[in-house]
Amino acid sequence: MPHTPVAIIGAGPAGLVLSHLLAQGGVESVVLERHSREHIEQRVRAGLMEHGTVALLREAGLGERMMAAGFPHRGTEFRVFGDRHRIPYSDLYGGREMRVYPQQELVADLVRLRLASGAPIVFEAEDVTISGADSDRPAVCYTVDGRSERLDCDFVAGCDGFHGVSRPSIPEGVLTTYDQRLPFGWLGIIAAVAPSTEEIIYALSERGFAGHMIRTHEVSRFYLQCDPDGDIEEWPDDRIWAELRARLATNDGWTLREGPILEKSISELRSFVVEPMQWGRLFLAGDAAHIVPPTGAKGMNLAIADAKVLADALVRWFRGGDSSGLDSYSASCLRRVWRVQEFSTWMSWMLHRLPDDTPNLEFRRALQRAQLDYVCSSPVAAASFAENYVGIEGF
Ligand code: FAS
Repeated sequence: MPHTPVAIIGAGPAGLVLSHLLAQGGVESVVLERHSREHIEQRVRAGLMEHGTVALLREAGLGERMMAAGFPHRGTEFRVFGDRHRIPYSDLYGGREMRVYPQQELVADLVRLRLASGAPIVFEAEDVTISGADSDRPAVCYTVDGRSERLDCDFVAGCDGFHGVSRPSIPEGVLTTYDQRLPFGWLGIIAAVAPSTEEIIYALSERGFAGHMIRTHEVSRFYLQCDPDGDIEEWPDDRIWAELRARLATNDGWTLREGPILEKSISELRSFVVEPMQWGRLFLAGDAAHIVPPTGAKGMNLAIADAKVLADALVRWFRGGDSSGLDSYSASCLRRVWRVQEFSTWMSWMLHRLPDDTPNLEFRRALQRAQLDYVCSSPVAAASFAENYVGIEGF
């Protein structure tokens, strides 16, 4: 039976960064991915990297294309019922920049580098199952090209996202689950049009939230607050542009560029965490263990941060049997996860139109306006926003 020190399930940011960092520490791994290489390299998701993520990837030798093709991001704009407020978060947090670089480009970089190093990535691996995670000889079984395979290993890393098999393979009663669905969803839009802004815009209007994100100089990503259970058929392109124009409108005549819509989908805004993030020799990283509302642009950054903690802990174990990093893995990650949950949830409630059935609606709306007024007018409040948005060091 083939054996590998670490079997990694999932070739997203968590799994691929983990595989790369383990290799740098002299630990081999095998990555099992259920989709094709082409599929995962075209899957549009996140696009904003925290300062710490950029530094981590550059230190790991993964930054060449990111630094060449991505671009720095130093501030964000809050549009509050048409009034514009720029939060210069880099100036407010020691000059730390963020970087705009599409997640799928990072995944493509990682796949190319892993394969070039000879690392095995098994694409289109199906029917993945985990056995013996509570023993010191776990194994992962899967089928590929119609063949059944078994991979014996020392550890399993569940990097297979929210809908993967790793978390459900942990027996009932082991995990504590925290799950909060916000009462609004996002209509995510990808349009083939140059951004109408240099920096991300978060807008709250009487009609609801709108976000103008940036992916490349040619492609824009937008979000519109919508019914989380809504039907995408209710959102023809002309309605989308009309809503974006209305919700992003300013009192100084700013205009929105429009273009062909390439993709549109509705997703819910959800906070989800499991504790602990491990069971026996199975360790969960990234979306397999937690989901954050995308408002704060944190999901991918959290996944990469988990991968770094897990890689350091595993390398330490393989080098000298020191299990301290593995024993404290969950606690190390969860402190950061909950900090990000709190920030992303706070941002989401502050920037979305509260549903009409919200208890004490007018009072809650007045609180919301007071929060926005404070962040937009107090340097101290803006600095707190800045360190959370850029990524607090030491968490
Ligand atoms: P991923 O989900 O990226 O990767 C998991 C991998 O495991 C996938 O390739 C999957 O195919 C594979 N897999 C699943 N089940 C498997 C199985 N049984 N066997 C083998 N492989 C399996 N975050 C932000 O920060 N900003 C954003 O703007 C943003 N936008 C998003 C938009 C959408 C539509 C979605 C869904 C997410 C968005 N996110 C955003 C969050 C997202 O980027 C995640 O946080 C990030 O992909 C997490 O990385 P991973 O944990 O590696 O999980």
